[in-house]
Amino acid sequence: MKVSDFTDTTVDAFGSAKAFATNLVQPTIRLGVTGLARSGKTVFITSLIHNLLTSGRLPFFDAAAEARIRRVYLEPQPDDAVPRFDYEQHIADLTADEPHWPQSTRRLSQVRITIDYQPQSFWKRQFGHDRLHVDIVDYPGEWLLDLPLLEQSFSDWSQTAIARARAPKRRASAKAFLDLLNKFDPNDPQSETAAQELAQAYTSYLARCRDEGDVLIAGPPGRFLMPGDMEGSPALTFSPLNPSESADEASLWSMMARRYEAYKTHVIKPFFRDHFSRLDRQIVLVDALGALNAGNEALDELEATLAQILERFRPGANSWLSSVLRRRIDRIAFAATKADHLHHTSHDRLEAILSRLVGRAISRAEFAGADVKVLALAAIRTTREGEVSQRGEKLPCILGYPMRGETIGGKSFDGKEEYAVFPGDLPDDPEKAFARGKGAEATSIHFVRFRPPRLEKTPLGSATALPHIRLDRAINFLVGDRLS
Ligand SMILES: Nc1nc2c(ncn2[C@@H]2O[C@H](COP(=O)(O)OP(=O)(O)OP(=O)(O)O)[C@@H](O)[C@H]2O)c(=O)[nH]1
Ligand SMILES: [Mg+2]
Repeated sequence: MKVSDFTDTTVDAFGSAKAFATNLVQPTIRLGVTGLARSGKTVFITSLIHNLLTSGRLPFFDAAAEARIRRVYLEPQPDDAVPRFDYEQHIADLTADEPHWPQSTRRLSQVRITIDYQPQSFWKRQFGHDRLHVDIVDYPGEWLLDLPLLEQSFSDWSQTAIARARAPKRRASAKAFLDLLNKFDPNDPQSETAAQELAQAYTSYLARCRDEGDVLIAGPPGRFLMPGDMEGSPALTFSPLNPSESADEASLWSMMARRYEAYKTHVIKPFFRDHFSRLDRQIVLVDALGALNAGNEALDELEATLAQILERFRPGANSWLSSVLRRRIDRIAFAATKADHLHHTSHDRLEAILSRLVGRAISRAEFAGADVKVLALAAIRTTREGEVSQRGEKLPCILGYPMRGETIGGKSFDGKEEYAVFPGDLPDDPEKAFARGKGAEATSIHFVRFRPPRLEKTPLGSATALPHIRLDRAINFLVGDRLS
C-alpha cells in the first residue's frame, strides 16, 4: 500500500464518521447536478430553487402536493472553500424586465437550501426530524471524463490525444496545434515558453472543437477549458508530445510529463476525493435534442460519453476511485433538458430516446442498490402550445419568442415577436433515431433558441414561479423520499 492510499483512506474514514454523525442530527442530501457544457445545469438549479422558494406549481412533488412543506429557504453553504452557486444573479437575469439566460459557468459551485416539512413518519415526529438540508453541487460533466487519465502514462496519453486530434472530424480544428507540435523535438531542453505555446495551441484546439466543430466533447483534460483559479499554473500548462524514446530529465518531454502528473495530483484527484465522493444523489442533464439535431454521429458520441459518466457512479472494485468513494450514490436521474422545444406529444418519445441512449450502459454497469430514473424535462418552459391550420388541416405547434439573431427559413428575429414553430416529430420507435443506412429515418427537428418567459409579478413585486415541464418529478425522485 502506498502512503497516498493510506492517507486517502484514513481521511475518508474520519470524514465518513463525522458526516454520519452530523447527518443524524441534521439530515443532509448532497445532490450533484452535472452534464456537458450548455446542457442546462445552471438553469435547472436556479429554477428548482426558485420553484421551491416561491411554492411553484409542483403537483408531482409529493411533499408539496400534500401541503407538508412548511418553509424553504437558502442557508449559507457549509463548505468554506467552495464557491457559492450565484443563485441571486442567475434569478435576477431570468426574471428581469427583459429576461435573459444566465451566463455560462465554468467551475464547480455549491448552494444549500433547507426544507422545513411536516413528517409523515411517527418516529421522525417523535424525534423532531422535520428539516432537510439539500446541498446542490453544480459541476461540469467534462471533469468526470478525466478519470481514465489516472491510469494513463504521459506517453500513452500523448499517443491517444494526438491520434484523436488527427481524426478526420477534428483535423481542421487541430491543424494549428499539430503544425506547432511538429516544430518541437521532445528531446529539446525544457522551456517555459515552449510549454506555454504548446499548451495554448492545445487549449485553442479543444475550444474550437467545443464551439465550432461537429464533435460533442472536446476531450480531456477537462480543466483546460475551465481553468478557474488554476489558470496559468504549471499543472495546466502542458500538451501531448510526439513520442520520445530517450528523453533526459531536463528535456521538454520530462517537463511536460511532470506537469501531466501534477494535473492528476492537483486537479483530478482532489475533485473526485473532495467533491464527487461526497455526493448522495445525482442528476445528469443531457441535451439530447441538440445531439439529435446534430445527427447520428453526435448521438453515438453522446451514448459513449454517457456510458463513461455512468461508470463513475459504479466504478469497478479495484479502481482508485472506489477507494476514495465515501458513500454510494443511491439515486441517479438522467434528464433530457429543454423539452419545451417539443410539443407535449413528443415528450414521452424524448424520454424513450434518452432511455435508449443510457440503457445499454445501465444494464452493463452494476447498479444493484441504486435507483435510476430517465425523464424529459424543461427547467424553464419558454413556449406554449397551439394549433395552426394549414390547407384545412390542424397542426400542433409551439409558440415562443425566438431570441434576437435567431432565424427560421430566412426570417430573422428581434426577440420581441411571438412565433409559431413546428419543431418536427421525434420517431415513435427510439431505435429509428439510431438507425443507419437503409431503413434509417432522418430525425428532422429544427430548433431556435427562445428567450425566457416574462413572468407575472406578485403584489409585493417579486416574480411568480418559473414555469417548467416535469421539474417536479425530478425533485420528487431526487429528494422526495427523504421528506416522508
Ligand atoms: N428553452 C429552454 N432552454 C434552456 C433550458 N435550460 C437551458 N436552456 C438553454 O440552454 C442554455 C444553457 O443553459 P445553462 O443552464 O447555462 O447550461 P449549463 O449546463 O449551466 O452550461 P455551462 O455553464 O456553459 O456548462 C441556456 O442559455 C438556454 O439557452 C430550458 O429549460 N428551456
Ligand atoms: Mg452553468
